[in-house]
Amino acid sequence: MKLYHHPLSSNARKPLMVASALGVELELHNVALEKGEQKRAEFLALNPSGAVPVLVDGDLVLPESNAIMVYLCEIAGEKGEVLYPRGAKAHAPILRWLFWASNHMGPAIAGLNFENNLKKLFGQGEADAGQVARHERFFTQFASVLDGVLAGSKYLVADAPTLADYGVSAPFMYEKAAKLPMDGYEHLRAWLGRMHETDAWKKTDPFKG
Ligand SMILES: N[C@@H](CCC(=O)N[C@@H](CS)C(=O)NCC(=O)O)C(=O)O
Repeated sequence: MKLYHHPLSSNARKPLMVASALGVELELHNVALEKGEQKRAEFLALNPSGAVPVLVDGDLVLPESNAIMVYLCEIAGEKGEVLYPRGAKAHAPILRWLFWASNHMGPAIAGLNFENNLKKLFGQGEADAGQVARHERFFTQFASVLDGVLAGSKYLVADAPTLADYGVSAPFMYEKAAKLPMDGYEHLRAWLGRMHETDAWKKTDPFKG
């Protein structure tokens, strides 16, 4: 199986962490986002949205990080069931968090990462204070949700990491660079610490020395 990715993409890191947790080998293809390769016809034929990750497994071409994570678990048999247990009642809370991350926390972190980190890297000027304040408002709203849930449990859905934890934690790889306002969220911080200790996080960390 091939995964089209970029080492600094938090969305691509989600299936990378899951493949690592499952012990599944992926053939990695780096898409040079900094050179605009994701907008070339060759790549758009795989994902018309022009974004990584994309998984190719035989005749299946699958963009979208959450769909790829679910697919990897479903073809991995028993190992996959640890991260994505069978049945509608087991899937529901995990899917809830994956959709939540994509719609709420992910965009809030992406907004702060753009303003506080990427703009400088791409020579696009200084952070816009209004945009920073707006994304910080969203971030603190959603961080409170996570902190509240994690006050009562070690992981989001079960007593060990599931796809929910991998999906929600991935964009926090930019915690420092994006200047995420993390003060006061002790349960969220402790959970992130546990995620950082997983082999899957360590083996896919592009910032490790
Ligand atoms: N909903 C998509 C989002 C993918 C996405 O936004 N990928 C970013 C990297 S994290 C990308 O490839 N951006 C390139 C661009 O927008 O030009 C997913 O979950 O896979």
